[in-house]
Amino acid sequence: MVQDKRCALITGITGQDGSYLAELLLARDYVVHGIIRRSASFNTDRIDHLYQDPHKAGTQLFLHYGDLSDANSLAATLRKVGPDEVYHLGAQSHVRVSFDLPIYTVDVDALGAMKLLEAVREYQQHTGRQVRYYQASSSEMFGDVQEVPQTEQTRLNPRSPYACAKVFAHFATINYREAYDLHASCGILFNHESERRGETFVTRKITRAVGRIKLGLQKKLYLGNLDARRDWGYAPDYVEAMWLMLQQDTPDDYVIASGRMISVREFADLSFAHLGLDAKDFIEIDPRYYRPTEVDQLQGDFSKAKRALGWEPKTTVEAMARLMVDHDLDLARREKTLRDAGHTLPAAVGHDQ
Ligand code: NAP
Ligand code: F7E
Repeated sequence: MVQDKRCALITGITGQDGSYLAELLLARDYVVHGIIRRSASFNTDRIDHLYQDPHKAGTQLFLHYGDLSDANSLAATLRKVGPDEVYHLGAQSHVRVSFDLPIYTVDVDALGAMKLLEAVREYQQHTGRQVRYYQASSSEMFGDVQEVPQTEQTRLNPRSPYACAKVFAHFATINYREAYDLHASCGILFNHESERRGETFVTRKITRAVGRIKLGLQKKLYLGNLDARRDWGYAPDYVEAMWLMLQQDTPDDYVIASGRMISVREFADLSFAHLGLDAKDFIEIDPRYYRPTEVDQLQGDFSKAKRALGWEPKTTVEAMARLMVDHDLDLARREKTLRDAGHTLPAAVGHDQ
């Protein structure tokens, strides 16, 4: 597909980051293509507001079925779309779940990345067109950290199948940059959250519970390790950094973080306090949520990104918690209205992590 506008392909467009990145690129007048998985239930909630009828002139968002386990689907989509930029965000992204599904996680997160890199290398070789590539690397790769804060040079000590798979994908991307002169950059992103965060990640699990507890829809919140400390930022700020990386003349790797670290307990305290509640009255520990090996602390040093990309975070963890709690209180209000009107709402069976 040849066109005047810049064209981007996003894997993982239906996820938290994919949806914000698609918004950012459409706002910059890109044509955006996304790979989505076939699912028996709808999985496009986060991008439904962006979707336009493809039959109408001027449409700039297109979706294609594909899967990271299916190399053919990736190569075929690349050929069809002809992107200038590829953002590889698709992954089984839940660390706890990666202990239950280690082989699947490695298949999708490690081999999936290799399949996509191969497809990009072949596409570039056959067409002579340069493609810029973004790999969603993760602070989880630092794992058992000996050095605080972590930089691009910090040694990697992964502590989960997810982190091991991300280490593979990270070094495969660097290898393709060096071996084939691919314009490939890795964003080593620390935890980033939002109103669109999956509900089994700890921040969203907390803010959803705060809204529901406030309205009497839930009594307790069961969590695992409250002492783990993370460097939490706001996802819309972080997708901006992804885009900036691909606008540079030279590809490179960057830590993207807030530079501050707080514990799960502190995040819960400030979220409950926003609605005048005391977290201690509602939280109970369930060892089910402990991980076989935990990452105790993560704190990033984003000075390279600030220097080279002019990027820095805009939203503090306190401001983000307030946004998320306000959003989730609104969701709880809607749930309560439906309940009060006699509707039975489905429980999230099997989605408890
Ligand atoms: P997310 O909300 O879990 O989204 C993951 C996306 O990947 C979804 O669109 C999902 O599709 C898709 N996907 C999963 N398996 C796939 C497969 N086999 N084939 C094709 N697509 C598949 O994750 P996120 O928070 O947006 O994170 C984006 C990326 O950044 C991920 O690679 C994650 O590992 C990485 N990362 C995240 C963070 C963070 O704190 N959020 C930090 C560092 C790195 P469905 O919607 O169909 O499930
Ligand atoms: O856990 C502790 C848990 O699942 C954070 C992914 O986006 O960021 C994310 O990975 C901490 C851990 O995120 C519960 O033990 C306590 O120490 O929200 P999380 P994560 O594992 O840090 C990285 C950077 C990624 O790359 C990943 O894709 O919170 N914790 N109690 C809990 N965690 C969960 N999920 N549920 C609990 O009940």
